[in-house]
Amino acid sequence: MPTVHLLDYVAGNVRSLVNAINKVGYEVEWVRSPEEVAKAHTLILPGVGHFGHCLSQLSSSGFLEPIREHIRSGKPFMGICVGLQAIFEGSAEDPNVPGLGVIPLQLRKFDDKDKSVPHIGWNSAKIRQSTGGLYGLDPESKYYYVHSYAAPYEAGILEGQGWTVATASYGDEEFVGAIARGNVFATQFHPEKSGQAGLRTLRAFLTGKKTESGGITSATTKDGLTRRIIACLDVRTNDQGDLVVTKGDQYDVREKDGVSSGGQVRNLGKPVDMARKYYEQGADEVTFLNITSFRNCPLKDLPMLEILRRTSETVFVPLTIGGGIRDSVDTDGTVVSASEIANMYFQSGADKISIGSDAVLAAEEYYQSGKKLSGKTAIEQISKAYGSQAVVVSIDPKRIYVSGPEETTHHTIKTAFPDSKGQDTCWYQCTIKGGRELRDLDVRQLVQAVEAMGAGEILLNCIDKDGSNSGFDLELIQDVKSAVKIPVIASSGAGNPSHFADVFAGTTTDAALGAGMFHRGEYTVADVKTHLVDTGFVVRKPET
Ligand code: 1PR
Repeated sequence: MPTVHLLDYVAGNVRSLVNAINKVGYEVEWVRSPEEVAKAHTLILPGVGHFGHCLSQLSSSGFLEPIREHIRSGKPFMGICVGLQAIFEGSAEDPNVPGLGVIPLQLRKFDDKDKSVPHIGWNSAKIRQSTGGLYGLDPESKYYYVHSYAAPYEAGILEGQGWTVATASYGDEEFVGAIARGNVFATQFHPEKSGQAGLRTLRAFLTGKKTESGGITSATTKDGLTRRIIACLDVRTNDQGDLVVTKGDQYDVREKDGVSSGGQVRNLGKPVDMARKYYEQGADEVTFLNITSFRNCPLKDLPMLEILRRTSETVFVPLTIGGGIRDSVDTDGTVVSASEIANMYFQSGADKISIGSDAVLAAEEYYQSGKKLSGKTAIEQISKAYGSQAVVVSIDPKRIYVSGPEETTHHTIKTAFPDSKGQDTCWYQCTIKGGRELRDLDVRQLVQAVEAMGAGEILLNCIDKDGSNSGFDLELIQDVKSAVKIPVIASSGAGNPSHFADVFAGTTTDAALGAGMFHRGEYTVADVKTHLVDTGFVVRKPET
C-alpha cells in the first residue's frame, strides 16, 4: 500500500481518519516530530479541538515552520476541519494565536441569533467556479461538518488569490467548505465521516485527481443542513454474559413475563453488525449507549472499546459513545479521570462522547456554587481538550404533573396532555443511573448549566416516551430548544416514519433519533428518509 503521513500533534480522534485512509487503499505513517515532516510526500493535518489549542500545540512542538516548508515545496498537503482553519491567518476563537498564514484572512464564529451553534450535521460543498471539478466534490452530495468557527466566503476574494473554493450555507452565512490551490487542499468538513462522498474525495486527493468531478446523486439542491437521523443502540451484557443491543420500555429492558417484567434482557442483535446495517441504510450518525456502565468501571469494559474499534472500520459517519464517562476509580484503586476515559473512547474510534449521570451531578454543583464554573467537571475538561462538539449531554427526564406552577420551584410548562386528574401543568425532572434515581433538578436547569460548561449538543431522551412508539414528546423538545443555543437531538418514542416528520415540523429540533422501531425491523432508516422527502424535508441520501 502507498503511504500517507499524518501529523500526530495532540491526542484526539484520528482513528476514523486512519480507517478511512486505509479504506481507500493507503497506509498511514505518523509524523511525531518536526524533523519527520521532511520525510512526508503527502502530509495530512487533522484538526482536533480548538483553533488556539491546535495552533499552540503545533507551535510549541516546533511544527509550524516544517509544515510551511512542506507546503512551499509543492508536495501534497491536506488540512481537515481545524486543519483547514490552521492555514488561515487567525481565528476569533483565539485572537492571540496566529495560524499558518497561508491565507491572509480571519475565521469568525457563526451567528447564533437564529440558529444552533456549533454547526453540526450534513451540508453541501459546492464549487463556486463553473469549470472543472475539485477532488471528486459533488454539489449534490452532503458532507459532515462540526464546528462553531468558519471562514466567511466573499465572492472573488479567495479566487483572486488563485484558490478554488467550495462553499456551504448555514442560515444566511456562506462559508468555506473546501479550498484548494496547487498542492494544498483543505476541507472544513470531515471526509472520513462523510460516508461514500467523503471517501471519494479522500481517494481523489490521495491519487492526485484534482479536477475529478463528483459522481452522483441525490435529488436535492437546497442549501443548509439536512434533517439528521440517528440510530441509537443501547448496549449491555445479557444474562449469558454477551454484549447485546437491547431496548427498553420506559427504560425496562427485561422481557415481560405475562404481566410482570423481570425476564431475560431483550436481545435484539449484535452491536457491530447492527451499526453497519444502519450506516448502509443511510443513518447520519450512530450512537452507542452503554446502559449499565454505572455498575462497573469502564476501564474493565474492554468489549465496548472493541465494539468501537470494529465499528469504525466500516462505518464512516460520526460515532457517539455514552455510558460511564466520569471520574472513576479502577478496580486496582487507580484514579482515572473522565478525560482519560473519554480519550480511550476517542482513540478507539468515537467522534463524540455522551455524558449522562455525571452531567446532572455537575449541574447541581454549578447551581450550589452560585453558577461558578469550576473548570474541573468532565464536560469542561473534555470540551477544552477536544472541542465542545465532541461533548454530548444525554438527559433522561421524567414528566411530573403538578396542580399549577406555584406547586413547584421548577420550570413548568402547560401541556396539551393532562394527567388522569386533569392536571395540565408539568415539569421535567432529571434522573441519573438510567432513570433509577430522581434528582431535584429540572431539565431547563440542566441544559443551561451544561451549555455554560461547554457541552456541544443535547441528546434529549424522555423516560415516559421511551419504547412507547407513540411519537416524540414535542412539548419537552421545544421547551429545551427554546432554552439553549446548542443543537438538540430529539429522542424517545419514535414508532414510525411519520413521527420523524412530526418532530421536524412541530419543533425546531436539530436531529431525531430512533431505536426500537429500527431494531425490531419494523422500519429502516431509509424508510424514514423516504417519508421525510415525501413530506418536503431535505435529507442526505446515502451514496454507493
Ligand atoms: O449515566 O453517563 O453512565 O450514561 C448512561 C447512558 O445510558 C445514558 O445516556 C442513558 O440515557 C442511557 N441509559 C441508561 N439506562 C437506560 C435504559 O434504557 N435502561 N438508555 C438507558 C437510554 C434511551 C434512548 C433510547 C431512546 C429511543 N435509552 O437512547 O434509545 O429512548 O428509544 P425508542 O426510539 O425505541 O423509543 P451515564
